[in-house]
Amino acid sequence: MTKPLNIGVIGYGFMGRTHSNGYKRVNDFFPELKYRPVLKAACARSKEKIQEFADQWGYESIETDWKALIARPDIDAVDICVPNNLHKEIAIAAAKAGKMILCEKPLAINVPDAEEMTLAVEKAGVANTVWYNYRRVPAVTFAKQIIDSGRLGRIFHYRANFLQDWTINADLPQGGNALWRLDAAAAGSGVTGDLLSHCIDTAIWLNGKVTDVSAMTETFIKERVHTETGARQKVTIDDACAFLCHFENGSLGLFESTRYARGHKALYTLEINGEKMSLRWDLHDLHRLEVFDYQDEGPLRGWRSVHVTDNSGEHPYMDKWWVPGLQIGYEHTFVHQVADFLKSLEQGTPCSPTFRDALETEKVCDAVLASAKERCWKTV
Ligand code: SOE
Repeated sequence: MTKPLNIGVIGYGFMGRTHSNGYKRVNDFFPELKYRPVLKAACARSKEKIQEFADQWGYESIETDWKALIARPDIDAVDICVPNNLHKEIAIAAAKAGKMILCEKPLAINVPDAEEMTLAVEKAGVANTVWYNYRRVPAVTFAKQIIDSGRLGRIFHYRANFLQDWTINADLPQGGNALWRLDAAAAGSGVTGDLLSHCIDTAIWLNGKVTDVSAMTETFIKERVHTETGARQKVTIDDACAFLCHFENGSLGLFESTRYARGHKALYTLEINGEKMSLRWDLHDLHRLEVFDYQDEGPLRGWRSVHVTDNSGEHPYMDKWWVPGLQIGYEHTFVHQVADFLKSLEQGTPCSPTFRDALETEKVCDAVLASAKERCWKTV
């Protein structure tokens, strides 16, 4: 017996599209799932734009006020795809209305807001998840399985980068629809909340809690024209951020993110070094997990490049797609997250990362920003 799950999405940007694609594709590739997402309503302030989005993706109706969307009895789950500063009010109202919530990352613009949101969903007892999608790249999920099996032995190091170059142009304005990520009022922070939050989420998932951090940030372009006011305004986001940290398991962490690494568009890389084994992953070659196993026979020891496309059930998610050797991509991580969310509803279990998991990432982000500001180590 199947059950419809009526989705109301708020926002129609890049993330509105990735999530909508996830809802549309999931039951084709995960036919065993009981829940069937229905694209019930799409919501944004501009009637024209949201109607265009709804027509393109097949949403049944539109709303121009998120409060009206949340009040609708025919909406089961609210998907929040709006700028970060708007997450809190919508999430708390949706939780009070008893709606399930799927919230875009980062959960909030700071820890107090993230805490309030977490308490709200927990008090309401509604299903919740945050779209840290890179956990669901099959090679990254596979890394998690290897690490959890204990094969790496004691962990010494964890390092991650997320490098981009799209804000180098000093004439780029800040604020408005496409460029709210450059406006601290809307985004909360720059690369720390937008990019490092991904690295931190994956790191906590793979390697456990971060205990303390020492960070530096830089804002290379000090002033930009604001799209909405037309005035030249101070830029208060971090354009680049690097930090050192300790993990609870005793290992050391090293993280770097920037939007000023000319030539890099979305280079998310991670590496973990254990006593017996190291693993390395790179978003630009997302199907490969590089593995060095010290237990290999001496003369043959070396880095292996495992193409994570086996469909016998040994490589996560890949039995759902094509035949071994054939790849999937970025958009599939969102399909996987929807599938896991629906499975968790069926089983009555949480779907990680939950708001509480994402709150942990928020705590690291806030400690990183405070450390950079005060030029000292900060406890998370
Ligand atoms: C920023 O350019 C961005 O789109 C992030 O907001 C996403 O979370 C990241 O996955 C790709 O880069």
